[in-house]
Amino acid sequence: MVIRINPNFPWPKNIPEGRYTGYQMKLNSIPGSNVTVSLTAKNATVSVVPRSVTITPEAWNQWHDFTIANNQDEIVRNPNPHAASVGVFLTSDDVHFDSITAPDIDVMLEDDDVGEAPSSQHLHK
Ligand SMILES: [Ca+2]
Repeated sequence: MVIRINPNFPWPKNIPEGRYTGYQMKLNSIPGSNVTVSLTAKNATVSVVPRSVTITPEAWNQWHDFTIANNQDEIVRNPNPHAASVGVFLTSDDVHFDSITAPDIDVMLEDDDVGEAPSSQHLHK
């Protein structure tokens, strides 16, 4: 399993809040049958689209696109940027590609919310 940031994607490695970064994956070798790659956000601050990618034997060496988003919220996150990760799990009828946990995809997220304002200012909103 090879995973990289989409080289055509303009965002830096730290994903700004409310934005996403494009990633791509492909297999290292040809499978005997379809391989399903499940992508699971391990933190509430990130979401993955799609959550599942099916790689056919014919397309094993082609890049398959997915995105990891830094979810927009009103919560101040510290530290900033902060780390999050996405789990990668493979299943297939080919035992060489079945029940395999690949290394997590580690990302850094930039928060766009500022620290808690003084209470007097907060009440006037
Ligand atoms: Ca935030």
